[in-house]
Amino acid sequence: MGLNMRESKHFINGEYLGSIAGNTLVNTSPVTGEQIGIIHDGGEQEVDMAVNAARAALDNGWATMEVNQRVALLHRLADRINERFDEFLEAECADTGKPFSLAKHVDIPRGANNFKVFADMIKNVANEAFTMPTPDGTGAINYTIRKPKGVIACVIPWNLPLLLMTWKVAPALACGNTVVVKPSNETTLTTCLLGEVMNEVGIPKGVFNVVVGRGRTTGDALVRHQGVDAVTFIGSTDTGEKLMTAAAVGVRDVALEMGGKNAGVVFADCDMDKAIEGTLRSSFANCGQVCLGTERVYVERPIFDEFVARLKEGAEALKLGAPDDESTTMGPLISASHRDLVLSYYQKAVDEGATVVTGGGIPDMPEALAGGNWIQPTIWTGLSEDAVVIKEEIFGPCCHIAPFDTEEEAIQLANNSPYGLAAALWTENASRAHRVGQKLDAGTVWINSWFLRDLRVPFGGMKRSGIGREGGEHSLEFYTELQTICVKL
Ligand code: 6OD
Repeated sequence: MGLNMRESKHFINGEYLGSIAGNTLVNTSPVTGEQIGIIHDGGEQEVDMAVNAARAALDNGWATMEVNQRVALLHRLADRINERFDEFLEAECADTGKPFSLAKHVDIPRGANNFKVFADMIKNVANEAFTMPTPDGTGAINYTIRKPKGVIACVIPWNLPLLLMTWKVAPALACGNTVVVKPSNETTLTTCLLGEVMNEVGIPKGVFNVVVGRGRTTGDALVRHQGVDAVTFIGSTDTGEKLMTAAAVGVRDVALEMGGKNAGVVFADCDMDKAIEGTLRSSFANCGQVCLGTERVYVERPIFDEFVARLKEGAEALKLGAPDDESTTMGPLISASHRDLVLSYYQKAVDEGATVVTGGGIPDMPEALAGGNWIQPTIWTGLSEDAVVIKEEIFGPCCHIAPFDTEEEAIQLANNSPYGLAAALWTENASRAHRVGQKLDAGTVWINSWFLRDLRVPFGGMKRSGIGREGGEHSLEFYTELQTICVKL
């Protein structure tokens, strides 16, 4: 059965499959609020079929396939995504409402590139070996091999759907695992489309499976299924905690990339243009729906007023509009319910005594877009550090800016969070950059940049932001089991 771009079906053992119980969900455009498709709502039966297909594909040769053959297939897959770039782009922007200009430069290229990066990584993995003496003088050799972990459940969020799905699926497949992906029911289109591409390039049936539906039912059935050997997840900390509990039954491993309440620290010796441009991106890109985004900005007092004024100017210059309008620089939030949540934080900030520097509500939009989940980019000042909007992740286009006086104070403020995913430092003083960067409790610290990363370095969160590191060879830790072979000579 072929794929209707607006009908999201399960993809199991190389075939698209509708809901067995006949249940569907509505796919709504974040841009207009109109229905743009249906999603087949998966239950335990579809999950069981997908996990069984993944198990069979593992046993039928994917796990033991000669590595160069697997690498070649993954490269072909990346090339084919690039050949069908415009279809992925259109699907991703229809689902998320993000501007084409963003998805064109970030989501789709990274989605394809993830397969290349992890295919290249796996080619160069060495095994360790030690020789040892034995009492009889003949000696022994100990060596290790890496085996795929098995069937991996990939539970994927809606903010960067293709990018984050492939960030999990690519290393899983490169290491010889098979997968069952559960995309968010807000954003199913590119994950479902990838099934078609898997078939086109000859990835064996059952290696890549998709079940679509709601997190509380389909997702829950997937992580509880005892045929799943490990679960990799990106999403909120609350959901991650529940998922970890579910994975404990059967002692399955988890990799968790979760929330953030990331700090930006701007020193008076920064390059102001770069700090403004970088903070505008880190606070407002993707309508603030990036776990690495900056929601707390600390600015050294001598430049505080100028920074606030210039960030305000930049936020007010953002152009909200339809994804395919070339002048659009910011899309809507993903759903009406997420907008309600973000707006409740906007109200909370006011209740807590914030000065609203800009934004704080719903913008006027042209009639054709009026049903979308539009929201104003928002900047606050004046809140104390124990305010709710300073403590909790909002996941919207907003930030609070506070002044600081010393390096020590900036470090203390930045680290004053239960989360520890990322931070951004803006300074032209190289010694200070390293000194402060190393003192921040965050999995990734950017200096004079944001979101930039060589995919071979470890990525993950500290504290309540996550468990595990992925990227390059660090992904081997989660996606393979090490086995030791001891050979008596
Ligand atoms: O860049 C990545 O690989 C990554 N995992 C980003 C996560 C963003 C969360 O919203």
